[in-house]
Amino acid sequence: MEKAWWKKSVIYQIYPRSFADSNGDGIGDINGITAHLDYLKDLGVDVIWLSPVYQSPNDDNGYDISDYQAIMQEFGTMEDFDRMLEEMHKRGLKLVMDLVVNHTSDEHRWFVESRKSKDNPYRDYYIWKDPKDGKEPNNWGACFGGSAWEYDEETEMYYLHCFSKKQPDLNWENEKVRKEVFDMMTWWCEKGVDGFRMDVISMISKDPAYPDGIVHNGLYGDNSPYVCNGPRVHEYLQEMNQKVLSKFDLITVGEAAGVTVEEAKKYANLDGSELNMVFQFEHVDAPTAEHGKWTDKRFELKRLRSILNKWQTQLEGKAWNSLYWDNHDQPRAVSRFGNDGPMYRELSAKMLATCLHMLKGTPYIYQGEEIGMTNAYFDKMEDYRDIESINTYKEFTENGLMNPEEMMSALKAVSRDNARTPMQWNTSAHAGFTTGEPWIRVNPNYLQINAEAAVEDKNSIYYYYQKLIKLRKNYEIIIDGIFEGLLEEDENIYAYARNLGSQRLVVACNFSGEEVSCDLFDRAEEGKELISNYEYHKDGMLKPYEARAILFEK
Ligand code: TEU
Ligand code: CA
Repeated sequence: MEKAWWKKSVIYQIYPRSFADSNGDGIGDINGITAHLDYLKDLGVDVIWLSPVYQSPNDDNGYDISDYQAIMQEFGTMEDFDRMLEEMHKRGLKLVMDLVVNHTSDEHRWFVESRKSKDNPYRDYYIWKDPKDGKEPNNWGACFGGSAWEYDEETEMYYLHCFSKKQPDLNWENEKVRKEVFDMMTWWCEKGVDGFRMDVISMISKDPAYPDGIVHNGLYGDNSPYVCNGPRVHEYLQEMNQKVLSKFDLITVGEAAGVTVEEAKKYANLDGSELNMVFQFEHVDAPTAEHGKWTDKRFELKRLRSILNKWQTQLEGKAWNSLYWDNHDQPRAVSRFGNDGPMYRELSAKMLATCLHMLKGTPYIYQGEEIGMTNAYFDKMEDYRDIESINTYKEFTENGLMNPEEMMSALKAVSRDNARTPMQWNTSAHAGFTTGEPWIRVNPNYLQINAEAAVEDKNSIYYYYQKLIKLRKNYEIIIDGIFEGLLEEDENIYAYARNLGSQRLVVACNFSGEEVSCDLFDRAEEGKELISNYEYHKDGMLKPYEARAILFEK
């Protein structure tokens, strides 16, 4: 196996709860995935990142694990999993598991034991602190609302949970915890999985002082400087690499909340001592919004370009980039960065795909992105299912941080529910996702936007992604070309070149719905057009949402 096969791979993320339901209970499952592997094989992806399928009470839809070596009942059995893995491998598809080891579920046996008494052997598997002046040990807020500390009457101490109170943080300073995690990872590798996406892996080492955080919104302190990229995080990952990762041919990607370029050079260094790559968040985090991500403000191309160009140029020769527009935590790409109206949805989705897939790094496709699925824009709270959406709405409106209208507008723009509506397969009831009642409403635009229609339409977004994936296999410059930013002051166009030896690949993407002037392709006839979302072009111009990639010999 080529050493850096993961540099040439395209990875498709499946959120199993919303992908395909095979038994009519309205919840996606493993057999539903197995039934759709040919659709993914035909798309041309190489690797599937599967969001958690382990046993879980689903407080955070599987990101709260109660048994790392058992399959969630709603998703099926271990036999179903083994069959899915076998069917993936038969098709040359690799499987990346979602490793959630910053925290477990509070129903994990380790935590059930840990909370029993202060001298329980599992006590130090988690982070317990005495009250301070009769209150929480510090002012940290939890990601899903409330304090990051939950008081436990039994032992009269608080435990830390950076996410929901049913997601207690593991204590990675305890070498027994590290050994448990490494043994579990080895067990999955010996079953034949091909890698891990590591959930909030940048958070496994906390600042031992647990200092108060800055209070931005009048409620709780911001803990990110004290829980992200902590003092021992690289030591832990190097140990993980030595004890597990280096023993198998894997692809690893760390979801690194709060990661900077400098930190990424350590997490994703080219000497292979930690991980292959990280997900950074700068391009999907809201600009300095007063309420974090909760804004309906549109992105600005200038800021997006400066972030993407920074990561492309500063990791060059030092570390490897992941490339993504969306995932199960983000709004739909075409709604956030493109134009999801009927006139420009397909064009802008293809433009975004070109923009991302011609960059240097490993591209990720989130389920439904390949057919241009859009935000759901739910405007009633009873349609929301995500703990983050529901808790934030309650906390912000009850504390007067945002009024219900502002909060609803922000939810419609950026809630995680937007990405979690069922995959739209065809025009039958519930978009062919289930024969039962779906756990979350299907986006009513499934009649126009569905996989069956996409596969029948040779000009669909699906086939455009298929072509981009094929290009990555056939042009070394897309993998190894050095990035060079172009038109860096342009209000509408994001353009760049990739340089490799005598070749220069020029890419330009019009992020606007207007026709704009662009001279990058004045000598287009001297080059070879690799891909464009328009068949005909206008000299010196880019049409609305036009994307073009042309290969020139210097
Ligand atoms: O997300 C981690 C993370 O940074 C989230 O706070 C993310 O930024 C937020 O959801 C965006 O609004 C990971 C998983 O991807 C997410 O689904 C889980 O809820 C979270 O960790 C806890 O496991
Ligand atoms: Ca099901």
